[in-house]
Amino acid sequence: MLSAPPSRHLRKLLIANRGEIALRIIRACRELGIATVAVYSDADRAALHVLHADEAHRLGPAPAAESYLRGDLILEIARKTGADAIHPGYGFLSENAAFAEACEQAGIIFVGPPAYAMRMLGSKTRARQAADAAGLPRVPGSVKGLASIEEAHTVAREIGYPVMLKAAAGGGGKGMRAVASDAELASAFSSASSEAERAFGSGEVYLEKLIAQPRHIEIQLLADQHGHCIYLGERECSVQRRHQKVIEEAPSAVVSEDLRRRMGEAAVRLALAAGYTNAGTIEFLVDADFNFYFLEMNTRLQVEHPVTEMVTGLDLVHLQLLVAQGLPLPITQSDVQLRGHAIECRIYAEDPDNNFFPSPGLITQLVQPGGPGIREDCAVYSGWTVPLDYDPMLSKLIAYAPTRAAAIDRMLRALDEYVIGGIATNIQFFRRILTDADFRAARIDTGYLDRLLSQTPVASSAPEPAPDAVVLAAALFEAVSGAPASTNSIPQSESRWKQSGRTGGLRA
Ligand code: MV4
Repeated sequence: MLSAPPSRHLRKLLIANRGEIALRIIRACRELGIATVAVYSDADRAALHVLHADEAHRLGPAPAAESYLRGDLILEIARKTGADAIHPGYGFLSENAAFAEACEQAGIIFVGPPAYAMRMLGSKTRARQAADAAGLPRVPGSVKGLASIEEAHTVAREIGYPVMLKAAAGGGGKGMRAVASDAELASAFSSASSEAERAFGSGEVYLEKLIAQPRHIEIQLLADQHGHCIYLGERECSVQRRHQKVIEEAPSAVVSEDLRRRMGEAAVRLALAAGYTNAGTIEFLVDADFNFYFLEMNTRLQVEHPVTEMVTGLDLVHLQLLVAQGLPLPITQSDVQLRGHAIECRIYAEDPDNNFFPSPGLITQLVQPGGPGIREDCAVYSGWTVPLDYDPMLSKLIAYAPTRAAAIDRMLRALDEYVIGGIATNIQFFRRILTDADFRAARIDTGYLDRLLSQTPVASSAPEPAPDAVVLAAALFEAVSGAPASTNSIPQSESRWKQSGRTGGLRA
């Protein structure tokens, strides 16, 4: 191990992000007595993170490339304001090794791992080599980019079909192709490679054996600069749509104490071998026989970190800021005890009845859920216009309860309280998942949500009238009959006043 740098007191932090995660970080700073600097684009002048920070500075026009991705401007603002550190949040510059390095060179703490660890883990082929060196189980296949189609054929026959072609620089399923046989390999190889070249500027692809119907389970890690690394249990993230997580939970219903310890210890081995510090996540695929395989490492604080916080009772942002200052982790592995169950729903401005089409716009009404065991990480308000320039996530709703069943019921209750008017949201879509027998029995894998969505939704036999007409007809029916109406777009469980609220908000 390298010798630890001297600890440096953090007095002022710049948050290089927006939305709920910027607010989450500002809240942690308030609790720790750290001053905050927000940055914003022209679309975010009136955003909550700007309001909550001690000071705020403009970056530029709305497009991320001209604002939240401008590392040079962000570093300049950090220097000008005397910030000691920059927290990148998730997305934007959070996994950009060049930015982390620029911070290091400017003498500003980057709240995340060192640039060299980001580089090692940022390439999937390099990360697979590191996993081998650290003795982690990984999916069989190549650990280097394929040099030719001949090599691809050789490797594929060696590991056996079906196989998966993946981009070394990839993420989000881009440059990924499942291949069933020799006959399909050549065209998949060239299309995956050119897709990767376009998306990431690198056409490097490699091969893995295809794992059928895997679960996506990830281990949360925390490492200090003194060679200590601990795991904070796992998150079950199998409920996904188009490589976007929809629901996450902690712990996973299928992970035994023994499996958790083996996955956790494997994850810690890789982090220590890579010289990793700060918060990070190791993703695994888990097959039907509960074999686990290293997939990749995310070198940032993740969207779904709150479910880990709920079941461990730890504040991950506090701990990130602590270790970023060079202080030792204040807890050891045996201090980490999991208690209860937490579920997170990602609330999006998107229309489930229209192929999840993004639906940014003016929020005309907002009634947020609360009560026992409910946490909401959110940065929208009534009167705020959700910009179309960024990811349309509105809020993360988190339910915590002693058991998984109670957490699901609590989430259903909270979703029922939640009213967002003016824009379409996926709030009611969660009811379908949370009341589904397979979800409730934890029979979930990465194909689960697509299977649920391909089933015909309940009700609806006649041809559908226009959505406005449906909502209005339902409200009228209720006003006249006093009974809840059931339509395709209004689930039966929605309360009457909420339906009229929705109707009012629909054409604001
Ligand atoms: C796989 C796989 C099956 N076998 N690799 C998709 C995104 C990328 N990060 C990894 N992915 C997968 N890799 C092998 N060898 C199935 C997936 C996969 C998936 C993984 C995690 C979460 C959701 C997913 C949805 C479809 C496919």
